[in-house]
Amino acid sequence: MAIDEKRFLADLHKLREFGASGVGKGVVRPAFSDADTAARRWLSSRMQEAGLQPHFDPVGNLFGLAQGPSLLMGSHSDSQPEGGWLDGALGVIAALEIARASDRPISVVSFQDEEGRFGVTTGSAIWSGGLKLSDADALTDHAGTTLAAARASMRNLTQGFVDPGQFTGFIEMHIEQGPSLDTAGDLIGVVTDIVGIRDMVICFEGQQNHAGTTPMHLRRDAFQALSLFNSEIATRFQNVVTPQTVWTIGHVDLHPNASSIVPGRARFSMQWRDQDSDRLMRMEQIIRETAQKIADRSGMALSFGPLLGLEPVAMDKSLQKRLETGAQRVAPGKWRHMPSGALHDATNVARLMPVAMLFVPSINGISHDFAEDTSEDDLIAGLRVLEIAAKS
Ligand code: HGY
Ligand code: MN
Ligand code: MN
Ligand code: MN
Repeated sequence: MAIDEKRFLADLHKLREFGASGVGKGVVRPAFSDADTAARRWLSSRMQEAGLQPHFDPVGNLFGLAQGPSLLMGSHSDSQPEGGWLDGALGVIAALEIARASDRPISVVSFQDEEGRFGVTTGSAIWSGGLKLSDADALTDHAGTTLAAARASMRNLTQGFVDPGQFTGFIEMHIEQGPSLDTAGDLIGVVTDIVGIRDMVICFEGQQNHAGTTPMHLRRDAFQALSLFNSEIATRFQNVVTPQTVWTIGHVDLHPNASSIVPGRARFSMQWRDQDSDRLMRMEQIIRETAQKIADRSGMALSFGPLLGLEPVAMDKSLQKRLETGAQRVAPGKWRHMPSGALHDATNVARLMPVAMLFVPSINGISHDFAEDTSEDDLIAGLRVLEIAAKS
């Protein structure tokens, strides 16, 4: 049976309606939100209609299981707090379309909490044995909700963990989420490897006080400690990092976050990524030393949350070959090998089986933003490559 491009695009747009942000094609569909659970219920019915056996595991990972040994395809359907309509969703819907059209058994998966509301690619990390469920249950989101509490909201849907032994490998189709393909006018990226990541929460505790009566030299201002930390690590990283290394302070909670109060507490996320594990380690050392030095110098308390992370991983060469065959046929001269600066569930699944990934372009390289988009022609080209890879 041939793939049905119209049905593929219709399903993509249908999935976008769950948690539609009302701004562009953006979505707000965080893991375990009502919109996320409604989307998973809909996906489960689409899997059933495609002749697959829907199965929710204890973390809310949703599998559509084919009979017997099968190639697994998919991605995630949860989104960032301000997410794009294709991040993750594309891989799940493309997998569903291939499963319908393929004459070979293809299973489909939508992993839970890839976007890390509770950690780093939580759902696939737990399924693949990278994170113990009992440890993960204690992880909290920025509002202090635990994974255990969030999981309880899906209890009536979930069953046991799926045995990975039934899968012969995993292929994930994803948007690039960066500018390389779009700028070069290429249509397909065959991923060679995925960067490693470290992520932790750091907290400076100084002295909350009146913003008018507290002289500058007597302040223990937690925001000043954070801003000093940010500039000092940038300087100290210079002899460690490469142009591909990235680091981000993306979430900051100042307490009590009021214009006339010297902030007593600055609690913030510190995330860094690189293709080299040693470099990630060296950066961690710099981060811990610099924070400690600033805390000591300004008489502040300092605390570190749990360090979460994943090592860099290389894609499987033979699965990659199948994607290359497809790319060569669908986009001759307009495809490339490339690393992934974004993290993906494939990193965790690589613990269990051979994995490979393919990218389609992101317009202007935008992602993790409501404006994220890819042209329909490019989406279809990616689907065609996936179809050839599934058959070869
Ligand atoms: O952050 C990432 O790389 C992924 O999109 N969660
Ligand atoms: Mn993603
Ligand atoms: Mn993402
Ligand atoms: Mn916050």
